[in-house]
Amino acid sequence: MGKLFKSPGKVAKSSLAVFFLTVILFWLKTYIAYRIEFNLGINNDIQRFLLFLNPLSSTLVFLGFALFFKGKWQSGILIGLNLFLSFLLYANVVYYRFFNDFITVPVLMQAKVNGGQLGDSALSLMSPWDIFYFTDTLLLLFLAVRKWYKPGKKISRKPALAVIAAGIIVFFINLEIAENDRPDLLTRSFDRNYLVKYLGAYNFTVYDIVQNAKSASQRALADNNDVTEVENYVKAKYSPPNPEYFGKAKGMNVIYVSMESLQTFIIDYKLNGKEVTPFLNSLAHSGKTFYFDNIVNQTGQGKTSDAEFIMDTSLYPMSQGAVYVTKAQNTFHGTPAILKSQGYTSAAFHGNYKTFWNRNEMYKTMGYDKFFDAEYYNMSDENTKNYGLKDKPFFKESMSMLTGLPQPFYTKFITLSNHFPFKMDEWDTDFPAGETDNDVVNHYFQSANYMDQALQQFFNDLKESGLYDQTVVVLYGDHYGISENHNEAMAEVTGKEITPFEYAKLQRVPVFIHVPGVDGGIVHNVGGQVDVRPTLLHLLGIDTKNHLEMGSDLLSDKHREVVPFRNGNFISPEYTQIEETCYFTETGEIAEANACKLFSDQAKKELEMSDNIVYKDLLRFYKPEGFIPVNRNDYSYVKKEVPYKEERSGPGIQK
Ligand code: GP9
Ligand code: MN
Repeated sequence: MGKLFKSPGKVAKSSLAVFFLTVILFWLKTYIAYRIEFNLGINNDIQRFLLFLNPLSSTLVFLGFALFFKGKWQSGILIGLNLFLSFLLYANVVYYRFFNDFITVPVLMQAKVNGGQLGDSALSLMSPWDIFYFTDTLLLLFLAVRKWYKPGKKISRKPALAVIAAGIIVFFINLEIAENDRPDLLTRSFDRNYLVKYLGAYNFTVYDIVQNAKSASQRALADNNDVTEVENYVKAKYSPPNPEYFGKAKGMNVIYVSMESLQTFIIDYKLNGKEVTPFLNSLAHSGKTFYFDNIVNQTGQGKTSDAEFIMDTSLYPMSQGAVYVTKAQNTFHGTPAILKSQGYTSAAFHGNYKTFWNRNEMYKTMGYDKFFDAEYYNMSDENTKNYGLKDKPFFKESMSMLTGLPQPFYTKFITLSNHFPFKMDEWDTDFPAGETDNDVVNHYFQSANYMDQALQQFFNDLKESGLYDQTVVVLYGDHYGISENHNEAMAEVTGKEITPFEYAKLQRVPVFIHVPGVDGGIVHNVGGQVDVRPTLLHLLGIDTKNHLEMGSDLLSDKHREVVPFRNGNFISPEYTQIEETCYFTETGEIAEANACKLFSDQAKKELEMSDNIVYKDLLRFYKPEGFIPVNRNDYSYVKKEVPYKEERSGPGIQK
């Protein structure tokens, strides 16, 4: 074999051959790791193909860098890069075995702490078979030592440029196919699993580094003084609690339910004479529950996670991307943390995996003691649809976890069944579908009806367990479910043409608050999701005047009714502004632009103040009276403390 390498031309060729062999081995190795180590939820052939393709671009680009060098430099750099990338892959493999998650920049920053969390089990997560992850590096080293891999002294840049260009082209093809299968993949950046599945583990790391660098620079420029302006703004518009309700729920448990994609138009709606949500309608008209029918959703691209963020902080989410994903390391004064000093335990329940929307990181920041994610539920095929567990088994299985919590507790349940595209398994519904030409809209009635039944079942179980009488229950729609792509069918459903003004009205989401022993009723005050938290805190007897939050108590006599949408539009009892047009809220007729000006400025100011808090991480400079800051390191949501190798088996894992 040695003979082949004698002439300089052959040496140059052979070094390219070794390079491509390295690329292929590294590519295949990564693919094998994807298949045996990670649980990426591959649902269709496109995803299967992308999973295979995605290591190629980064392998070509990163390893191709070595081709710019000659002689020993090239072999040294290629081996070094291969070792570095292999190590990155292996670190992710080991981390995933324990955390079911990928390594991110913040995780690396806290390596000490996370190392501590892994503790002694770190070694038990490794196996001698893991040497597999370095076999190609060893082979390369062997070839170099035996001088079978000996790059020439003269090397043209052409192959290097060609390889890197090929890598970039493959990347864009990959991205294009991925964006087709999952629109907004990069801007919404919902889940690390998704990014790895579609773009690959190495590209994910690059993406993560860029995101973190961006965030860090905004944060670095802020200081103590920035908080003063926000503080003055917030204090000047504080709405004091209504003495009739203040403290009426003091010491009670709290249950929030995020009702996936539920819009206000569906409440009391009858499809061919049949109520779609009879249970929620009965709550609305019982006189025993507050039903707020004029609350708009203020979410952005972070969808469910944005709504959660608003509910827990009374701040606005970002206009782009998700706070949960890019600002999870910031300081926030989440309700779970506020209530902790009052003796509350907190928990979140959700039938999807914990990495979705980066919840497992954000919940630490919010101070959630426990996070019951998909790992705690029976995620069998018949129990799941769309993004995860169906609502009925979700609530059923949650009951034992809920009743096991120390009281008082603050909890949230995030439902999933009523998620786009709303298609249900036949056996889960006997409710008729709508009759428009649009399947999405038609199925919405069935899945909303299913959620309504699931909620009724949950309420019955709460009553049976005895919790109902000592628990405040807050139900809220998280965001719209039916986008403007379906305006035509929605016109049929609502009997009105869906103009921009009507579409804005469709952004209303129902909010219910049931307080044991307190009479309710239908409240028409105009409000936004940011207003729910101050309403709740005042019911619990906690004055919000020291908190930097944007909402105003919906039950206060001084409730503020200029309500911004996340895109800068606003709604108020008198005027509504959509894009550049000012409307009379009551009639939808167009008003003079000037009439909206003052309110529009107010709405923009409010968003700006909230954005300052979020982007500049201002709450790290502010401590509300009596608030005990959250130490994220005190929280961890790893379900099984037993060493990984006892829990799972598979190639490379010792039994
Ligand atoms: C998934 C759930 C649904 O965990 O939050 O996501 P959405 O698309 O509504 O944000
Ligand atoms: Mn949602």
